Amino acid sequence: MQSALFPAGVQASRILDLWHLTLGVCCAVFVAILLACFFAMLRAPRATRATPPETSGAHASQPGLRLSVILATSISVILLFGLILADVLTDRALSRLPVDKALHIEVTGYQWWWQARYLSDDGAPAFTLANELHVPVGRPVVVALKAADVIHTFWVPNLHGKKDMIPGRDATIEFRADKPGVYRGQCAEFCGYEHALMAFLVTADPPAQYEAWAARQRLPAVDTLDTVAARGREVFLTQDCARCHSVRGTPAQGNIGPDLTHVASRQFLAAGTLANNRGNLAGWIVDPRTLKPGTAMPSTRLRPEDLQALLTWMETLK
Ligand code: HEC
Ligand SMILES: [Cu+2]
Repeated sequence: MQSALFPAGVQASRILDLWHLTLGVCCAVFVAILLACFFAMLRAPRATRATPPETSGAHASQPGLRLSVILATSISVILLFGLILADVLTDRALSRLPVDKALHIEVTGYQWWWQARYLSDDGAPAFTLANELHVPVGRPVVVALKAADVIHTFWVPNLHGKKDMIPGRDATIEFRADKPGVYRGQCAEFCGYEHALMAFLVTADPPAQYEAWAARQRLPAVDTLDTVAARGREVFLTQDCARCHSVRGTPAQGNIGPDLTHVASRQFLAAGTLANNRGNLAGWIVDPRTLKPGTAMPSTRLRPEDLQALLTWMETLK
C-alpha cells in the first residue's frame, strides 16, 4: 500500500491531521466565498431590454462595506495564522519522536535503486541489502539518508513525509511503524530516466518476526550446494557479476550494484520493477537495459545451461 491517507505510524498520522485541518479550512473558505458571490448576484439590480442597468449607485458609498471588508480580511488573516501555527506545532511534534532505543539503518540512493545497511545496536554494520527494508512494529527507526550520484528523495507516505537525499550532505528521517503491513516507498525527486522505477518496500513486522528476519539476513549465502547450483555459483563468479555485486560467503565483493546475498527473499527485482521469479530474473540478467533503460547493469550473454545453473543458484540465495 502506498497512501498518505492511511497512516501506519505516529509521524504519518500527525501529517494527516494537519492535512485534514488544511483541507477543512480551505473548503470552508471556498464555500463561504461562493455563497458571498451568490448573494451578491441575487441582490444586484436587474436590467432588461426596456430598463437599462441602474448604475447611479455604483459610486455611492455602501453602508457596511467598510465593516465587511475589515471583517473578511481579519478572518482570512486569523485563519492563515491558525494554519501556520498548526504547521509549526506539527513540525515540532514530528521532531519529538523519542529515538533512544531506535533501530539504525543507512539508506543510500543510487540511480535507480536503494542500498540499505543495517547497523547493530552497538553501531557496527550488521548486514546490507537492497530495496526491501523490514522494521519492527512499535520501535522507532532512524534512517540516515545518503545519495551516491544525484538527488533522490526517500518517501514512504504511510510512515512519514518526504526527505531529500543530497550527495555530500547527511540527513536523517525518523519514523515508527505502529501497524504491521507492507508499505511502498517511491523516490520523490526526479533523478533521471528510470526515476519512476525506483520504488522500495518497507515491511513492518511484529518484533519477534523482525528479529527472525534480521537473523536470516545476517547469515552468509548457503554453502552446501547440489552440482547444478555449484555450477551456477561458478558462472556468477567467473562472469562479470562479482565485479558489481556482493554475495556474502563467496568471493563476490562488488559494491556497484545491490548486495545479492539474500536476493531470493525479495518480492521484487530492480527496485520494484519486476516480480521476483525465475523468468523475470532470467530476463533481467540477459537484458536489463530493455527492462530498465539506462541502468548501470550491462546485459550478459550466457549459454542456456549456464544461465539455468546461474538461476538455480540464485534461487538458493534466500
Ligand atoms: C557494471 C555493474 C554490474 C554488473 C557487471 C552486473 N550487475 Fe547486476 N546490477 C547492477 C546494478 C547497478 C543493479 C541495480 C539496477 C536497478 O535496480 O536499477 C543490478 C541489479 C541486479 C539484480 C537485481 C537485484 C535486486 O535486488 O533487485 C540482480 C538479480 C542482478 N543485478 C544480477 C546480476 C548478475 C547475475 C550479473 C552477472 C551475470 C550482474 N548482475 C552483473 C550492476 C551490475
Ligand atoms: Cu531517485
